[in-house]
Amino acid sequence: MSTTEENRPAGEAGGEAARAGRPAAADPELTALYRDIEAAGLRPLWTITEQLLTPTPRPRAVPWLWRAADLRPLAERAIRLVPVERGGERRVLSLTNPGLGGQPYAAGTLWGALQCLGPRETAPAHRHTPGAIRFVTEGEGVWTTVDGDACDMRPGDLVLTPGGAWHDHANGGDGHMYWFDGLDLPMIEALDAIFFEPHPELRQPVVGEHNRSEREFRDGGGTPGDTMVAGAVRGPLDPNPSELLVYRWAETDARLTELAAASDEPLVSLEFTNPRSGASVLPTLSCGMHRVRPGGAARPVRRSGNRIYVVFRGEGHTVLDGRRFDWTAGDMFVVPSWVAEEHHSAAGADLFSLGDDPVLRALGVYREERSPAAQEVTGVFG
Ligand code: GTQ
Ligand code: FE2
Repeated sequence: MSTTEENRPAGEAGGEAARAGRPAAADPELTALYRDIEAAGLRPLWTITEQLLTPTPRPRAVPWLWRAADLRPLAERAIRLVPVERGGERRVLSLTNPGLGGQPYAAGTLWGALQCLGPRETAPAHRHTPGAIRFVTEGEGVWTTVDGDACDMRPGDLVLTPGGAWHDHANGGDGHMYWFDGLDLPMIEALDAIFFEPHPELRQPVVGEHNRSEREFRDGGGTPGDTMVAGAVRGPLDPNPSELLVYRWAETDARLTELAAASDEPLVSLEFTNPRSGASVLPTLSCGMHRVRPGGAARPVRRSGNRIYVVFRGEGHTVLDGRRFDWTAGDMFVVPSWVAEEHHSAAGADLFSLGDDPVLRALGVYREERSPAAQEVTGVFG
């Protein structure tokens, strides 16, 4: 660029350079202006507007995938070598997106991680403003206690620990247990609203029988139909989290089977809902489950907002902005805002998703765009 500028009339090159934020060499007054603007703690918008007001979202996070084949053995080694106790707190490996300059986040708005517990271990009780969800990938014997309600966890179950709720995880069995943690931590951090408090006890007291929220929901006449919608929540928004804290795999599976039987789409989706309002499970986070039919090739879609997927069953691949990401059970991958995604599976697969879309919808900035044509695959991840 500088070589062509040298060949242009001074006025024209100067104007262009000024818009690009570089004072023209020949204009000492302009040089002084930029120097004084900077010294006054100001930035001229005209030099940065194209970075700030992009035609479409330009997330710093990049599409990325973490393989179970890497995650799982590392978690197992951590169980062996790193005790969970006060000080060490939780045994969690955070999905770290290479686009985020070393921040331990899967995407700009979402924390995603693999947490694990060994036999008879407890991850100490605490509470914090960020909201969290757990999606169990493997093992049994652990319960998460949420404000006194011990919620038993089994593979495929979704457990909520809403912002502000006391929570701890206890392994009452002799096996290892693994689950996906999703939090709105980066969002709450961006809002400068992080508060954290340890509980005085390692384990908070459990009140009554396990799974109280589930029982109260049933006793109150609640049915699985109140806990999920086909597709995604579109209307209701709710500043309150769901009082139902557990969504069981058996019900999720049954609903997916029903949806798949009633449609010939390559992909059927449901979203877990707050049964009281029909909104997403937490004010900041949406959780969904997606079944790719055997031989299924979903049409491309892009959305504003970030998503993390956890492969629960099966194998297949997802094309993200033209790159193929092959996956199998236990893998986790992130789809940053406005990246086109397209799921495929030869033998069928079930994917769990975590999204920040309730926040985008509450603020009126959510968009999505579907395209009928499959993407051209120009590369393969990893
Ligand atoms: O289990 O309480 O992955 O507080 C990150 C922060 C899990 C938890 C995470 C947390 C937890
Ligand atoms: Fe926590």
